[in-house]
Amino acid sequence: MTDLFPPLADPDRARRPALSFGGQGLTYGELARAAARVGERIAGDERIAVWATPSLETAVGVVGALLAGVPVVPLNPSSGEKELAHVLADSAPRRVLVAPGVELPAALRDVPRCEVEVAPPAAADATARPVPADPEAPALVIYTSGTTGAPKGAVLPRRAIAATLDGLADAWAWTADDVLVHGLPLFHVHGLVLGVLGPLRLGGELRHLGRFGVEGVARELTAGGTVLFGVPTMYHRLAQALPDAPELVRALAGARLLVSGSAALPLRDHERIAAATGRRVVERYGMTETLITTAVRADGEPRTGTVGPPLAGVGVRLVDESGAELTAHGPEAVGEVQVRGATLFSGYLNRPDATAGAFAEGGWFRTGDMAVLDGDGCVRIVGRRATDLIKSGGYKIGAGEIENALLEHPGVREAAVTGEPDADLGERIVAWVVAVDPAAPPAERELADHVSGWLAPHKRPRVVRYLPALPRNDMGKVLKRALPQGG
Ligand code: MCA
Ligand code: AMP
Repeated sequence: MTDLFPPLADPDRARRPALSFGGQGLTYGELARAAARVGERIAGDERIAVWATPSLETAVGVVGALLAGVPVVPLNPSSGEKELAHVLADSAPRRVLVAPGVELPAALRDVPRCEVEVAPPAAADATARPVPADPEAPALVIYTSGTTGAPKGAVLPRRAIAATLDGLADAWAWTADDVLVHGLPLFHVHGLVLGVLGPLRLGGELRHLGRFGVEGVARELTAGGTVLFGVPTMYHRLAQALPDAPELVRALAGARLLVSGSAALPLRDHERIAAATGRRVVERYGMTETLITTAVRADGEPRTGTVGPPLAGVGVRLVDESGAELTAHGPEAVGEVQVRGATLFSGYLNRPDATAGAFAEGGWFRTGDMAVLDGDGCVRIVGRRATDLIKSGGYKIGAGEIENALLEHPGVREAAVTGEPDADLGERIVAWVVAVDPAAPPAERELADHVSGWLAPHKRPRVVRYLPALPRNDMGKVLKRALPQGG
């Protein structure tokens, strides 16, 4: 049995703060009671969805379901129609957990709604006693984009969550004394698994900003926060603000640990933060399917430019084009990262074909990330195998799903999507469009709104470039590398 949150049953911790969102908080005792109440109401469900707004209700709903052994599908509350319909059809949740009074879109009309009470009535004096659950039992189903087709649901078993969080606790000396600060969304691994379940497994505290902002980070780190999590776009915005914000400089300088992940943090932002605050941001590397694979250790030398060594018990190897493991390492020996161990997912929901294709012989998961290994075993990510995967703001977005959405617009005849370097987002989504009527093409804003409404706002093109035709090879395949650079 995997007990994911031992501190919830610890009477000595009951009065200590567990979570807060934008100032509204719960102690461990209050969280245990509210989560137990959720568990009582959904016990026996095969799977439930959570309308994952950045709120106490989301955290209570997820913890309640995990204590009751019910797998959770977090839904992005900004999901567009098409994406939401796909996730619901694929995951078939028994009901949806939601904050009281929140209006849900039409796609959820037929899914019974269960409102999460963060302060249930006194009569409901249940205590958080977890239902015994097999370590291999699914805990979360998190939807993640591939190069083509609709997102796939990665099934994360309880043991993968426990192994990742215990590995990170070791790497970062992360304990019950830490107060974590972040403003990450709660429908991905970074914000939910690391950012909410992490502190709760350790007995520490989370102060979620509700929404990421420079002022919120400065305020919470000054008021006792010890660890900050963020994607590179957030650290870029902090780096930009530092010259004019002495309180932010003091806040970052006083933190125990600043952690960046989900995409590469550019050296320039590393250096600007280090120069202004004297603190080095540490990076960790992972993926929805593998959870966290490597992390720069808190007790080691600063390792700027690397994502650190593998977590305890996680196997990492680099392989060449033929799938053979690289034996010599060094700056020239670039190979694909493959991962093995207890942190891995158990497969894609309803997609045995995709699951089989994701693994090499011997149970090694193919990440598609290209890396080199430093002499001391630290991994340095140098690129990605698929050009059709875009990382924007730390979100992974498949070019294919945006192309399909654009083609649904009546004014679009052909579409190709690429990623272009962007100082703030890492990469920005560029749509190359051949209009049905080249004399009156759909406006950039209209196409952005169309993709936002269909998929999700973070998947919208930031730039649209119009062409008379897309460059294609003899087979008719679009030659993305032949698209004119910079418009
Ligand atoms: C703008 N908006 C629109 C439109 N234009 N809405 C609809 N239609 C439009 N045409 C709205 C957006 O919805 C949003 O509203 C607001 O305008 C601003 O959006 P945007 O410019 O897109 O982004 P931002 O607010 O500047 O966000 C930057 C961000 C965000 C905060 C860095 O990208 C972010 O939270 N990234 C985190 C990604 C992440 O957690 N990835 C983890 C996955 P509103 O504010 O109301 O929404 S990777 C992972 O899990 C692995 C394991 C790992 O390694 O971590
Ligand atoms: P996702 O599939 O959304 O979980 O995103 C996982 C991908 O994010 C990985 O395959 C990497 O390409 C990228 N990633 C995560 N952390 C880092 C990091 N610290 N440096 C570079 N890339 C990263």
